[in-house]
Amino acid sequence: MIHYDTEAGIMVIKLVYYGPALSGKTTNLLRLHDLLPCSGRGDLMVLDTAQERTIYFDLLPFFITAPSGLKIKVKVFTVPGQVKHDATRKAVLQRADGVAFIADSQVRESLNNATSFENLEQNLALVGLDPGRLPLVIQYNKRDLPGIVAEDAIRSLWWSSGVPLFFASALEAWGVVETFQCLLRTTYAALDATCCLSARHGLSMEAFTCGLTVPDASPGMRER
Ligand SMILES: Nc1nc2c(ncn2[C@@H]2O[C@H](COP(=O)(O)OP(=O)(O)O)[C@@H](O)[C@H]2O)c(=O)[nH]1
Ligand SMILES: [Mg+2]
Repeated sequence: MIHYDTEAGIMVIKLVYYGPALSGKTTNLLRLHDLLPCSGRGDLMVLDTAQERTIYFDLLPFFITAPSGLKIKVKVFTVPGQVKHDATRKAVLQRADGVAFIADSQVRESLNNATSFENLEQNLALVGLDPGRLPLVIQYNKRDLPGIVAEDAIRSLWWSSGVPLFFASALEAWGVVETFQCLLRTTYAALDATCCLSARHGLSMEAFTCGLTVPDASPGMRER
């Protein structure tokens, strides 16, 4: 659901990090902010309270310019995960172009993950987005902790959905960039089909994703 800010003459792309409370959505954004090239990066807005819980959303904006001159502003949002903040979640999800679902890998969080994913599907439908068509990636975060669900079990849980799956530790800063790059690629593909980013604006998928991310050179990074 791409939209143009006609006054400023820019295309605005909205990406949303969704998931249960405390799964690591804000930490993903903090890491991304550290890793993105400074040139196109806006200021990170994190509105967490002392309990580290997002009340409204966090926002990480950044900018790129296509060879055609088209300016693109990408806004990455998080949602508050707690059940009581459903109205806010719905508002943040409006007109999303892509979603990263951040699950908590701990066994004891399995039900919360499932409930939050159902909530995502319901809210997508309520804001008029088709869960089957919206660019979506899933990240199982907190892989550094004990008591986590095995990778194989997670893979078989999601296998039939065909949704790209990533394992990460946002705390240790690995898996974060891979998740984000995949979200950018799938979002680019969907937008290219409707807005001709490549044909009309000369913006390739590589230029789009590479312009926005730097290689994850953190020491703890692993190939997945
Ligand atoms: N061990 C571990 N803790 C994490 C990880 N990611 C986030 N956390 C912690 O989990 C808590 C909630 O993280 P936060 O990003 O605020 O979650 P949000 O509610 O989804 O935004 C914080 O104490 C984080 O430091 C991770 O990969 N591993
Ligand atoms: Mg948060």
